[in-house]
Amino acid sequence: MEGQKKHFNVREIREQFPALRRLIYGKNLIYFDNGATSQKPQMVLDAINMYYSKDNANIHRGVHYMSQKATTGFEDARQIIQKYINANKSEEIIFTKGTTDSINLVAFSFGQLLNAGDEVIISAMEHHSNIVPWQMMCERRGCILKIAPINKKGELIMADFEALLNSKTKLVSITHISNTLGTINPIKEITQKAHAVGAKVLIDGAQSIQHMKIDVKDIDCDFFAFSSHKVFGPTGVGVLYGKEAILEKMPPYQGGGDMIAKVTFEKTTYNELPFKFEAGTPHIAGVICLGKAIEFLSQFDIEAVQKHEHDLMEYAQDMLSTFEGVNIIGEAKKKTSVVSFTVDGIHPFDIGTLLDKQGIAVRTGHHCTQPLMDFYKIPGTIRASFAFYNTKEEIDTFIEAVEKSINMLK
Ligand code: C6P
Repeated sequence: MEGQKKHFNVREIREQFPALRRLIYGKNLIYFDNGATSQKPQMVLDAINMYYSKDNANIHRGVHYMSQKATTGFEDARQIIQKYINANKSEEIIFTKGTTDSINLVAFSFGQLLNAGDEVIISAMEHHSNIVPWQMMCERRGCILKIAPINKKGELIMADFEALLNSKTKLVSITHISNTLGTINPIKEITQKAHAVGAKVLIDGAQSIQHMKIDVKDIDCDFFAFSSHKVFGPTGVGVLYGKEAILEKMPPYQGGGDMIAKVTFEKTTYNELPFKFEAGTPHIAGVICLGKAIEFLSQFDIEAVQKHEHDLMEYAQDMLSTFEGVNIIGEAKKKTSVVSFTVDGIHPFDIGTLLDKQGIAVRTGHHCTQPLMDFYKIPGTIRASFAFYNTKEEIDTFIEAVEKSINMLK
């Protein structure tokens, strides 16, 4: 993975994604719904096919050849991810169903260590996956959920966040990049401030893992959650990184096979990390292919990827801003990859439907951030979210299509 990186060439990258070659209603697909899920490169598709056609077996259980091979592939993927995010040990990488599952794991398990009156802080720009598990946990444990406010540009108000911190704060759970606004939060600074009052920090990395270098040691966060499907891997699998010392203290999330050391009817003892948190047969193919997806992404200089995506975002935003009645939602100084907008007098769904008919996939609606929609007093937005395989030419076509749609709906 280390060493010479491939020169960033968007044409060559696109060739590796078969889905990008398909036609929608006879038009070339323009896929701008990468915030929802990314397309998959041939290398990942081949690995899925290879696993199920040749290597399919359960892991950690069999002495036979195929089980050993599947186990090796699965554990190799853990190491690939450990290295990619610069975790100390592979034991700190727990495979889950995705970001949502990773956050629920922490909310349930870390939540067991909290007491009535303890406080958890999230922000006003969180995805429902980083709101509801904490509401449920607070209800169970008698804890208090506090919301760090944002300004109209969609930036966290750091002074207000700091004012919420106190000795009762036990956890701060915050998104790295907002899926709706594209805001990049200052997670290193947030982590430092939270640690200063003794709180732990969870970073929701669902929208950052595919766009920027993640170094959990440098961030110094206690937990980092992400989904495979947003980083060019399969759906149904994800990662929770946790610092070993904290994971050791946390009770298991679910009971079942693989997470035990010894079971008797009187008492069960639990397996060591990371298996303590991986009950039951996992998504073996998913994990192996997530490893492949990370290997695929690792071929490229992530800073070149980030720059390309940032340029696309700025280009689209600048063009959209020139249209009368178009409002950009989310104008943080530090943002990336996402342009959300509304159009006066037109429902986002109507624009989304007309764009679809022109072969352009965007997401419309509340993007699982209803409190954020309430904050802006809007029903939803039209969201174009970019990946490194998107191009300026696609944005030109998109802009023309938006203009045409607005004219038709006016
Ligand atoms: N956001 C979007 O279109 P899952 O569903 O578990 O893979 O990821 C949940 C999640 C958590 N946090 C953030 C910041 C997210 O963006 C998402 C998923 C998708 O914006 C689907 S709602």
